[in-house]
Amino acid sequence: MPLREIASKPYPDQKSGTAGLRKKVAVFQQPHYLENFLQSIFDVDTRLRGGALVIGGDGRYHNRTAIQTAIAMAAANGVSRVIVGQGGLLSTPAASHLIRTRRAAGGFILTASHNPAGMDGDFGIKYNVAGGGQATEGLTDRLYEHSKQIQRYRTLEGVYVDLERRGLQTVGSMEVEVVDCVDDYAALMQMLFDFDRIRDWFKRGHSLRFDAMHAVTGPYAQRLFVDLLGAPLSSIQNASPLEDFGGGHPDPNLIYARHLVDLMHSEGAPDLGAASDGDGDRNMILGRGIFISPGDSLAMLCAHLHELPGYRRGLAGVARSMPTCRAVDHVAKALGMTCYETPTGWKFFANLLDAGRITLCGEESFGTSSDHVREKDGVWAVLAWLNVLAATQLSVREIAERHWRRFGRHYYARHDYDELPASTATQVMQTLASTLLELPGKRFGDYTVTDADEFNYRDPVDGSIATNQGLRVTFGEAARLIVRLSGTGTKGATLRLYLERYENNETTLGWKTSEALAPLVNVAEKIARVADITGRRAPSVVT
Ligand code: G16
Repeated sequence: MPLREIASKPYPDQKSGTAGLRKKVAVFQQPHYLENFLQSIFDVDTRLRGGALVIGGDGRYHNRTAIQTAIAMAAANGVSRVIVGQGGLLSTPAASHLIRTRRAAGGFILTASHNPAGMDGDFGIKYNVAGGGQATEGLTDRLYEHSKQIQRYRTLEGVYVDLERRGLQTVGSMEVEVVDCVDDYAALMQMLFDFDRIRDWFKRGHSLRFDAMHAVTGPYAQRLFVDLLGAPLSSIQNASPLEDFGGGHPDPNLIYARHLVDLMHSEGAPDLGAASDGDGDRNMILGRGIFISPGDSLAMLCAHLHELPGYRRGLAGVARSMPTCRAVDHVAKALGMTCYETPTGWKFFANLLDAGRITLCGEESFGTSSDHVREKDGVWAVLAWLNVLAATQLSVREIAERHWRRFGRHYYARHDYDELPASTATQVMQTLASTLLELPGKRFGDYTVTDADEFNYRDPVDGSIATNQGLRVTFGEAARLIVRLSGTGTKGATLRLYLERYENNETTLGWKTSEALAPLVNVAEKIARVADITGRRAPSVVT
């Protein structure tokens, strides 16, 4: 296998967003496109030379081709060992776990998350570093700068690894180990949760419906819920990963998992309904006739986690991204722990987790996880809920209602305006930013602005600064409005408007979310003028 150094020209668009580089498949199929990006990583993160590298993806179209490319380049760039999931599959949290347990220098996770897959769909790559977390902002910036100058990449010619055959193979002087994608992860889950108790819960006739949405979590759900916990096979659906995700949109929310929502509101609904996304890091939690918003799920898990085996020592602290509702703040206060507020993007939790300052963290974008990995973890969240249900012998609704009575309720929604011209989205942000200083003290209906600012973050561990992380308008404890630009879209700009309203009076806890938030929607339009500036009468998606 001759080593080749191939001349190439840089692509100027390889700046990673909130979670890696995401583009249309056709973009990744351009000559040298993927190679240039990977070579930037090999050149900049020199720890890979002589180290181990984990590779796996969510199984979408182009996954296997990209993996062969990555393996050939790893061999040519001096990586000593590649650990790759069988069939090219690894969920994002399972990849993070493997990077940690194998003390790998890094990992390539090939995914565009919940974005649709197939020839006309999206592809993506995330680079995770030693320790299992996503590349930091600083590293991402250096990769981007390097990718704009790159003139050549290194690869080994004629490489083909049989991704179906478990065990060792060699590529040049590099070892390639093909591993079962579930084994290590399943072992970890059994250390964290009380499998006997959950098994018993199922035996007593309780039920689960988990929708893997034809993405990567199918094999994980089969092993954990069916094989190990004894749930009937009918507990999991869409459990075979497909290259086009069955033509679906594996984004577990009220829109794209509508069928699950409908099931949970129907006669004979199971006790727990749940879904995960393309790469297995997101989760949606439903009980009979009730949806648990991600911010609530985080708060409720925070209140119960210490009852589960892996967390008996209690939680060190908790963190949420800035736009995530402040429900968890109330639990943290009651339990006497610190609650950190970070920018959107899982990478911002990594330092807090590494420093042992937090045990649990979560985001409004259907992400929840703990310090067991450095990514959000969909299947973990479902197991955590199963364990809480089994341990408390309460229903999802009972847990939620007790929680709201104790801590109050945060009504919450996110309004997305997709595929806007970049200039229009920027105009909304600039217009609002220019009025922030005038807002404090102003009254809008029942709400008075107490603070209005641009969210800037100083990492409490390493002191690094992240600026420009969204605009927030706070009405004391009563409500918040947040506006920010998404960093994960692949078409035009996506503007997100987040609405949060807090109620803690017994008579105000059972409202419908859309009705509870209606007055705030009006306030938001007065303040942020999204409809006025974009000309859109309604958001593209409400979750
Ligand atoms: C990614 C990130 C998350 C982030 C989400 C939405 O999730 O990992 O941290 O909250 O995108 O980001 P944005 O609002 O910038 O679009 P995933 O599941 O897509 O990898």
